[in-house]
Amino acid sequence: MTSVQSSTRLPCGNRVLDLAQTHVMGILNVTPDSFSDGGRYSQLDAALRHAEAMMVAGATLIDIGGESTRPGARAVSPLEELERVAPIVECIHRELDVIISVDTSTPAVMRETARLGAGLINDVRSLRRDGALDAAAATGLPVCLMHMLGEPGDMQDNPQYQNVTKEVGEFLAERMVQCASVGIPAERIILDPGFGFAKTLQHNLSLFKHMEALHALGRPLLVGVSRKSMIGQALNRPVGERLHGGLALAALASIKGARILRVHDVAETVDVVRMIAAVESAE
Ligand code: 8Y4
Repeated sequence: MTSVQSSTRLPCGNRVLDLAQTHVMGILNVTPDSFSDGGRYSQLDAALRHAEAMMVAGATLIDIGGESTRPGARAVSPLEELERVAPIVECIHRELDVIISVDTSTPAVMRETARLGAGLINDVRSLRRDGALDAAAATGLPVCLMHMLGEPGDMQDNPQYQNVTKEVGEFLAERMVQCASVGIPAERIILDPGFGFAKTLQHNLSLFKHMEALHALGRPLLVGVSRKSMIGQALNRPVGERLHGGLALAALASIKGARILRVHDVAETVDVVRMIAAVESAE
């Protein structure tokens, strides 16, 4: 049995992620305006304190992004994105024992943050930007490939699928082939269904229900549903009242075999994951 199982140890830069367990990835707030209130130092300090609190609460990964994926968000130049993200990556790498995930689609940001200590590339565009496949390959880091159709700005205009889970699986399989073509082996890939990206509520619910089908691709799954509108729509809750719905989805995702949960509410989600592990490890 163990002879046919792929390795559960995923090297992430100078750290290793043990994929036999479910991990919690904390989402770091990155304030967009460098000159708001206290200036650069206080922003860096706030980011470090937030990352540290999430690590103490049990996050093994911290996801750092400098470009908003919200529809209508202003485009950010590669230099601007790098100036937001690089100091935070450098500071967290120096100060904390945690794996840094960089939420980016930008080749230069992949290359530079890998040099500064990032351990994982989290690209919602699945390395489809010009130069992204080569940049990610050059870093040697693992990559999270996420399903999305179109761009964040237009992805919610009338998304259509015959069979959403099947089409998400086909998309991810195709991106794995593209990765292989530049020398990123399957062993370095994490897959993500992309909840909330180019999907209606019914698409999101069906994809969640049938998520296990994606295990056929042979790679660990990352799930990001924290505070998303699929919870808001299913429960009729504003963004500040989506914690309990999110924890229900975290528990379900963990039971369905997801290995990384990307969340805002780390302490609460870690309790969910630990409680499930306690039951599953009983006689
Ligand atoms: C409140 C706050 C409600 C933020 C929704 C949101 C994913 C991701 C995002 C995901 C991976 C988000 C960067 C959207 N979602 N990366 N990134 N998977 N791998 N919206 O699902 O959190 S941003």
